[in-house]
Order: sequence, then C-alpha cells, then structure tokens
Amino acid sequence: MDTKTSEPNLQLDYDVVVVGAGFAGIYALWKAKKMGYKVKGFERASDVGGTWFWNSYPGARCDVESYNYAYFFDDSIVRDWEWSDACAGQEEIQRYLRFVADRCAVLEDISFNTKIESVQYVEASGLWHLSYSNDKSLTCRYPILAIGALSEPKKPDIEGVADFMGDTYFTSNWPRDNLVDFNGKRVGVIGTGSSGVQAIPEIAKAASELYVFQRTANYVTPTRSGPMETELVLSIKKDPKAVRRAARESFGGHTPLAMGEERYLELDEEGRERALQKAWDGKYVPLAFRDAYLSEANDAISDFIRKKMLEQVDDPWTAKHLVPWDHPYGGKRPCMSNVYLQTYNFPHVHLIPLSESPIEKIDERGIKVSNQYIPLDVIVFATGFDAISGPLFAIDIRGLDGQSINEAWKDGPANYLGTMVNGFPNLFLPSSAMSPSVLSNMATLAEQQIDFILDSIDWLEKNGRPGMQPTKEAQNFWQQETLRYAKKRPGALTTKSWYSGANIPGKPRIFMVYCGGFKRYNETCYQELEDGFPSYELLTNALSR
Ligand code: NA7
Repeated sequence: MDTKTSEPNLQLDYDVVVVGAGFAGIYALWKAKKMGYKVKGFERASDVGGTWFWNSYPGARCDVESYNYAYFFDDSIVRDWEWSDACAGQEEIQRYLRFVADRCAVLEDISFNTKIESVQYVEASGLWHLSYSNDKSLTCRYPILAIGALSEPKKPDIEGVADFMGDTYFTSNWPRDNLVDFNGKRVGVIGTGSSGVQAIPEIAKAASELYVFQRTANYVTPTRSGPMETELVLSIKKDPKAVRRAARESFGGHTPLAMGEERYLELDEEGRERALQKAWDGKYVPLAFRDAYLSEANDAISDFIRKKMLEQVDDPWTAKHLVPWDHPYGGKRPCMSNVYLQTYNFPHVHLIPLSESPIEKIDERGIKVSNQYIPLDVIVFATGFDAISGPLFAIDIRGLDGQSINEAWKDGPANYLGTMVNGFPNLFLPSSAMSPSVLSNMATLAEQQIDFILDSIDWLEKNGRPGMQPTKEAQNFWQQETLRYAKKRPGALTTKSWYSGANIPGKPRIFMVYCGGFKRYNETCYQELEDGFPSYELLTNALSR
C-alpha cells in the first residue's frame, strides 16, 4: 500500500463514485445526484452503453424483449422512447442508453476513455482511493462498481493465435468504425454461444467460405424479434410504475411473461406435445408448462427443441452435430435465432465440430484441426467472457488489511445479496456474483440493485454510520442459498458453463447466479434495510469495526 492509501486525513473528493456507464451506472449517477450526493462517473469506453457499447458485432441483438429491457424509474422516459423492434438490436439499445443519460443530465459527470486501475480502502480515514490514467486519483466514501457481468473478454487460449497474419476480430470488442469487410473472404468463426449464433448468419451473407468451429452445440429457439405490439406498448406507457412493481414481483424481472397455462405433470402425452407446439409457435417454449422448472418437464422441453432443431438443417450429419445432446435446456446460456440453423443449408457454410476434430493450432494462414487444414483470411473470436467475477479481477481492488478481491475470492465469489463483500466496507458491486444476474432481466436488476445500494447509503448517512460490510456468516448463508436454488435448476450443477466459471481454465467451479427468483431477492434486500441491516457489521467510526 502506498503512502496515500494509508493516510488518516485523506480529503473526501466525492460521496459516490460510479465506475461504468451501462444500465446500472447511468441510473446510479442520476439517482445519487438526485439524492443530493456529490458524484463522479468513469467509463473506459468513449460513450455510454457498457456491454452494449463493446458488443457491436453484426447481428447483435437483445434476447429479452424491449418492453421490459428498459428503465422504468421515470414515466416520461418510458413514454418518450419508441422501440422499433420487440427485441432491439445493439445500435438501438446503445442509442437508448445515450438518450437516457442525456435526459438525466449525467453525461457531464462522466469521464469517458478512462479506466479505473485500482480501488483501495484507506482504513485510517474510512475512504476509498481510486486511481486512473497512470497518475491520477481521487477519493470517495462509496464506490459503486457498475462494471457489468460480461465485460471482461475471455483471453484466447488456443496455440498460435498471435501467429495468424490475416485479420482477427472479437465479438466482445468489435471495431467501432464498422469497416469490417467479409466480402469474398474465407472466414473462420470460433464459438457458438449467443454472440456466435447471432453473428454467423450475418457473416455468411458476405463471406465466400465460412467455417464455424463449434466446441459445444447450444440450444437455439426462435427469437421474439419483430414488430412491437401496439396494445402492449400503450398499456405499458399508461402506467410505467405498475410495470416496474410487477417486474420486481416476478420470478425473472419480466412482465408480462408468456407461459404455458397447463402443468406438465397433469397432461398426457398428447397434451404435452400440444402444449409444446403451442409454446414453440408462441416463442415461449422454455416455459411451455407452468411447472417447466421440474426436471421431467425440462427433459421434455429439451427433447422437443432438439427435434425442432434437427428439422431446420438439411444435411443430417450437420444437423446432428448442431444439436446439444450433452446437456439439458438451460444448463448453458441458450441462444435465440430464426436464421442461425438455416445458415448451414448454404453450401459455403461448414460446421467443424471440435468434439470430433479438435483445433491443434492456429498458424500464419489458417487453422489446423486434427483431420484437415483450413486456410483463412479472417478469424472471428466469439469466445465469450470471464463472466460475472472476471470484471472485478481486472481491477486492483483492495479492502481491509490490503486484502485483494482476487485473494478474497480465490476459491470462488463470496458476498451477501450479490452486492457487498466482507472485508470491503462500503464497496458496492451491482451485476456481480450471486445476484439474479444473467438469469434475470438485467435492466430490472440494474434498477433494483441501484435502488437498494443507494437506499442503504442513505440509511448509513441518516443513522450517522460511516460504513457497513456483511458478516462472514451472512456470506456463508448466501452461498448456501445460491447453491440450494442452483440444485433445483436442471443442468445448473452438471453442465460446463460460464455461469459456474467452467469456460476459464483454472477458475473455481461455483455456480454464480442466484436462482431464488427476483421477488424473493428483492424482498430479502429490503427486509435487511427495514430491520436495520442485521446481517451486516456497522462501523461506528472510521477506525472501529
Ligand atoms: P459464450 O456464451 O461464452 O460463448 C463462447 C463460445 O466460444 C462457446 O461456444 C465456447 O465453447 C466457445 N469457446 C470458448 N473458448 C474456446 C476455445 N478455446 N476453443 C473453441 N471454442 C471456444 O459467449 P458469448 O459472447 O457468445 O455470449 C455471452 C453472453 O453475451 C450471452 O449470453 C449474451 O448474454 C451476451 P464452450 O461452450 O465453452 O464449449
């Protein structure tokens, strides 16, 4: 720890510093300012958007419906914005976030193109010291790291990546100038998660030959993308507050939610098939039954989707290899597209299943798999993220006694309610591990978590408490709760997925998403506040704990 970070009389620069200008960051700045706090924001990109700034690859689109994937804290914002599509594309979502940031007058509070390098607790003064741009720094009492769950790209782990002489692109950091030209090129795409599934049909439109390197096949169901329903839009605009309340009362932060009306266990074979077909046509097949969470129901849903996937691909060998036989629906992040599978019906699109022909290495001119050499002009890496906990590890975060978050979480994330970590007083972490996170509507979550965080800060200020941190017991309890609900989710603990860190070599395998439902999560947060934070240690002054 340097001298500055051990100084007892450190000057307070800001009450609240918000790192990141995505959904959570924009709202945090607006709300903290409105509550009268002195605030400052930082964003490493040149504009707002967070994940929606960086992931500007062709075809990038939200799987959550625009009706819900939006802010609801301000009625006029809901009423003044018109979505063009029921599942908006990346450009539109980023434009929306800029519209909101502008309307909320937070743009002037944000330093863009500025990466926060370290966030260190100064125990002697009870403040946090943040450094950036090599030699600049400031202090605050409450840092809010709104840095997203999918913002730290996974580093390529394939031999010879650096040797390739052609062009390389990452879906997670797509060039802003949009000058990527695949016309007439031989293109290889590595990765078939949501990003690959969305980008591949677009790339196939221009490439002369397209080779898709697939390590694990994924479920692909129809997207809900299409025109907005006028009636639904009108009803949402009529009473945005009611939508906001209802989303927080729901399981996944969505409302209204299309779902089957009957129970799998109460239907006969014919009834189940009918319900599945109806749900497929209505684009809600994952929730074809009211009891879709049961493993028996999930098995039926998985089989039905596999059957539908097979039907869309002409070549039986390719079809068989595009279907996920190894895990149940929802074990990995499922994908949505109306055009992905059909793309393999074009003669210039080739599937390379790595389960049968693994990549041996990349060299100057292409990719060598076990049974062939594929010369390429371009390689697109759609290889995903060091998800959920990764973005925190990319910043030097140090709490009490100089302990780093990397040390504190070396066996996997530990926190309480997904927002605070023992040993890191007053450090707030929206969109991090063990919250409903990526299995909920992230827009609903951003508002809920920022409300809870700023209401907690307000409580501290009003009660003359300089700080708080969750107890270790509370963290243990929350870890157990997260595990308890994960056990109920088909495939959660048996599938290799980034939900549990399995995509990053050496990362501890811990299921990182709280699946107890949004309603329960929200109620648990606010019960803490109502009861005066019984699961937290409240600091009485900067030095005592
Ligand atoms: P994902 O869902 O993590 O997908 C990454 C894909 O890349 C996946 O198919 C991986 O296979 C594959 N991958 C990763 N590393 C390799 C190597 N070394 N060799 C071959 N294949 C590899 O990331 P996305 O960006 O698609 O989606 C992330 C989220 O962003 C998405 O859910 C949306 O919410 C937005 P694997 O499955 O690990 O075998």
